[in-house]
Amino acid sequence: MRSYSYMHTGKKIDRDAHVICRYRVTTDLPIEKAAEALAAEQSTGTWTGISTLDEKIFRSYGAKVIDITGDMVTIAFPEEDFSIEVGGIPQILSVIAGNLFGLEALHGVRLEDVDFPSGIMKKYKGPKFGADGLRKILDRPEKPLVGTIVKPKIGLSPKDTAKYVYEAGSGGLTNSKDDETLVDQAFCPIEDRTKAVAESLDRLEEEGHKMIHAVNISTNGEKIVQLGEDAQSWGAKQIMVDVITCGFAAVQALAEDPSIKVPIHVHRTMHGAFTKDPLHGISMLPITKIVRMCGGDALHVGTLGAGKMAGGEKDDRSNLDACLSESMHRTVMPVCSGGIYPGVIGKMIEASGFNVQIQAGGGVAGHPGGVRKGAMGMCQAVDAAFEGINVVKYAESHPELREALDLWGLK
Ligand code: CAP
Ligand code: MG
Repeated sequence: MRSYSYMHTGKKIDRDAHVICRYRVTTDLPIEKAAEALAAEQSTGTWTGISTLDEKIFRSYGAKVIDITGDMVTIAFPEEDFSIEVGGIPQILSVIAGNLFGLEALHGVRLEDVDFPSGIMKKYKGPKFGADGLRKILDRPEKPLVGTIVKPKIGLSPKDTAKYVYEAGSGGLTNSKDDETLVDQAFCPIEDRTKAVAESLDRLEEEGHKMIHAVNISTNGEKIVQLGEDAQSWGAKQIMVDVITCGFAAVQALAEDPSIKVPIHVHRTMHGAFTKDPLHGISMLPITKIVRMCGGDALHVGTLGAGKMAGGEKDDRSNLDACLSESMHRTVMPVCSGGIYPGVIGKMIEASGFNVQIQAGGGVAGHPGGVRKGAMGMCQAVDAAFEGINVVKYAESHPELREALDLWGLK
């Protein structure tokens, strides 16, 4: 029976010929044993030595443990282990984020980060628009984009959705979007909604304001590209995909389809199931890197500790950096959303910088003066931060912001 050590033998690894993954491992085993088990399970080994494995196979395709620091294990997977043309992201994930999570011997494993070699990166086209493309469409070169999520999440008719969007745009917002649970329910059919919202956006443009709205086209794999094309033909200026529920392949199919000519907003609903536990699951960082490869133009990255969702400044900052870092692919617009309101914007921008899309649902629709004033309050808070003016001072001459601060306070 053959078994080989998955620990690195000391030979230098060519990092650009491997997919390099960092895992946080919690185990009662000696960490080296746990790391070996992980590398074996995900490449050429299994729980026992096997007669069919020889040294050549192991040397060519076996994953190697290249570093162990504390509970952090770094594993290098040879590029040849991946089947990019046919297997794509689903196959990559089966290798780097597959069976290992279920190994009984490990109490917890968390995929913290991944780096792909240029040979794999080149096979992906990345965003068609990205952060710069969105800014160009909106004619907004420097200031943060400011958006809303139409609230309530579900229940409004197409007409009321369009009215919400018009009011939000009149208040100065650059972006709006459907919520992740709305697609084509009977109370708000996607065709009627998209057409009605397009009319609002056209009206805003005639009045001199540019705004886009992301229509949620999340659906079954065999339908999604067609639905994207349909949404476009009904007047959608942006489409939205729930990437965890639809799959990365859905984003890639849309981004690479030549007939899809609008940017893709990527929502990450359900990510908390595997990102929230600090000792088990997958951190958002690999998700961000993969969405960028697949061609998402804007992606939720968290609120850097400012909002209602778990995440925190450090982790969200690395997601944001992964959207904007130097790469062979265009940058992705980082979307900061979830429990945002005017009083947190200054603090959030301090951590995020200006190259972000800030979004608020409750923080717009919950304003006592209604959606338009809610939008104004958000824009004023962003303007104050952008101009470096104290927000309380700014609110003295901006009553919509004043009202928002009075209601929700200042962080
Ligand atoms: C925000 C939101 C988003 C969250 C998701 C919501 O609304 O529309 O889905 O931002 O967060 O429904 O909660 P509010 P994340 O502004 O009303 O909170 O990207 O962190 O998963
Ligand atoms: Mg939502």
